[in-house]
Amino acid sequence: MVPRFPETTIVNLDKLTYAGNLQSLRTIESAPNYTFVHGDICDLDLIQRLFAQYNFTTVVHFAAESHVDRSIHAPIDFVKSNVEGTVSLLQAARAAWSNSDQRQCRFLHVSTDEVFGALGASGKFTIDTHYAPRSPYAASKAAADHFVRAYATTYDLPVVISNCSNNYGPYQFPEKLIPLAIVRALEMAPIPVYSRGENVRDWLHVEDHCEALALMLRQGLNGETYLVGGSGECSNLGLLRLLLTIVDEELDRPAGTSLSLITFVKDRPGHDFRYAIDASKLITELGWEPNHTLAAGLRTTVKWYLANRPWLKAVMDETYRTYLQTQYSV
Ligand code: TDX
Repeated sequence: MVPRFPETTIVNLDKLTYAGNLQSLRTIESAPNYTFVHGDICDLDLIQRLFAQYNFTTVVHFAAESHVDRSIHAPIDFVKSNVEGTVSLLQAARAAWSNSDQRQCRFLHVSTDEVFGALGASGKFTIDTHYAPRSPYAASKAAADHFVRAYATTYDLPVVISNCSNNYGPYQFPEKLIPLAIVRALEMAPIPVYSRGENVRDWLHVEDHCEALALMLRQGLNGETYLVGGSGECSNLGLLRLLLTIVDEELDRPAGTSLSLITFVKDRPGHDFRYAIDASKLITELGWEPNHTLAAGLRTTVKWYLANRPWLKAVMDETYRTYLQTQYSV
């Protein structure tokens, strides 16, 4: 694969917890400007050694525990990774960049729309919306965002914050709604839908999110926050109707086969009703526009999962963990 930023050295630091999967990195692992480091963002010594070794000028902070349901069962894991891990990265960046021209550096913090809480039937989150997180996951991301802004204010750390809506696309771990539904449809197993499936999410293809982040890296203004969303608002039931119709078409199944698997289950505690993003600042100031409509993005996503059954099988039977264990003793 041709590296996207050939002039840049990219170091990918990942702890390889349950959702980490080196098989997802196959297409870039032999790129000459790419290095993988197995490690924990909470390990400040390690981060400082990496800063000393590579002289990083940019940090793109994607690392997070990100699944709301898991945060309900294990909130402390989320405080550890999302809050302590963020502060550890901030601290290392601050120390490394304090004697350099900080204007050449950038700490891009990748956050979520969930920090704003839940919307009713109308309205959108804007950059002026107050923080009102409602799940342990959202609270941990909100705390991380506050730390990033505190480092910008107190230490002049050059930061940009991105708050994005629900992502979907290839390689997504099948705990999130879209890959979970595809896997269950393939297995002809029940597809759990919380409550009546009326909750609304604003779906964005992961490549459109990455294009937005690349723009923020190159052109985003220091200290600014940009909201990213695809105007892909859909109720969960509406989304699944669209998705499962595509699954049936791609598998040459009779229409409605996969839809019949939908099973309404008990609601998620504190389930946010609706998210919607006003991305106008990103569009007008940085010229971003999403390239995937929801219908087209869902079709390419279904095709990807169908074409990558070995990847999916390794995730489902957990053999990808065995591979990690031989490589990294995780
Ligand atoms: O089995 C399910 N049944 C169901 O009805 C699952 C897993 C989800 N849902 C519902 C809950 C949500 O309303 O589908 C919707 C989407 O759920 P998730 O895929 O778990 O995403 P969500 O809770 O909306 O959070 C996501 O968007 C913001 C990501 O997980 C976060 O990491 C991101 O920050």
